[in-house]
Amino acid sequence: MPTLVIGNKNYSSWSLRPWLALKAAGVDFDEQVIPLNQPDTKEHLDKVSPAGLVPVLIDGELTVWDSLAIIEWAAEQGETPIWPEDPQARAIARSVSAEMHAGFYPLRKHCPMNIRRRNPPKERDPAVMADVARIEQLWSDCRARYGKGGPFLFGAFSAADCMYAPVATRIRTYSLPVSKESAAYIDAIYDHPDFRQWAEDGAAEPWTNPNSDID
Ligand SMILES: N[C@@H](CCC(=O)N[C@@H](CS)C(=O)NCC(=O)O)C(=O)O
Repeated sequence: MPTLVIGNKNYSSWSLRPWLALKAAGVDFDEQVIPLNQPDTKEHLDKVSPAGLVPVLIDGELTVWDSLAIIEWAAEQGETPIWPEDPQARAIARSVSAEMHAGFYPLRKHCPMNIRRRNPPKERDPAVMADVARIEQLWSDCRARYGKGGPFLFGAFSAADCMYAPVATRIRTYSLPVSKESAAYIDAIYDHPDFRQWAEDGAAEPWTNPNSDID
């Protein structure tokens, strides 16, 4: 059975993505949590991860150490497809996923994932709001073009939703203003059973991270 090594669930946004994808693809796996921002975090990370980061998937001799690479591995190993079936939709799903993987640095920096926290609205750095505007535009475009069959970006839950689930939590945690349509998409993520499980596990974790417990 493969093992997914992850950071603690309340805070590790990169870990959430492949964890959701493995579940959605129907791949059985064990999980090992390395709490982040602890005195011994680096020592534990260096033992399992060539890049010194989580998530890492370990399957026998194979180590896969990047969230999007693990999502692709899940797509190849699992019984249930996690990319849209239509080639055009699939290409767009990969584009929006890669855009998330490589971008939105101001949002990630100023609004770190902290699922169990709720902050009241406040004025945000314009670069954060520019990221949110772009995210809402691409969510709306995916929903309008491909989302007819369900509440997610491509209708059914897909790898693209795994990539954007942490963004959904940042918008909720920091009360960032979004359209009704975006709010409905965020609700759909929060209603997804696997996401709910992750959030419940994260809420029960004992560790805190002052770098992410911010307003
Ligand atoms: N590009 C990597 C990024 C992974 C990453 O930045 N992981 C963070 C946790 S969310 C980490 O391991 N940080 C090390 C630390 O906090 O000590 C991926 O997609 O997997």
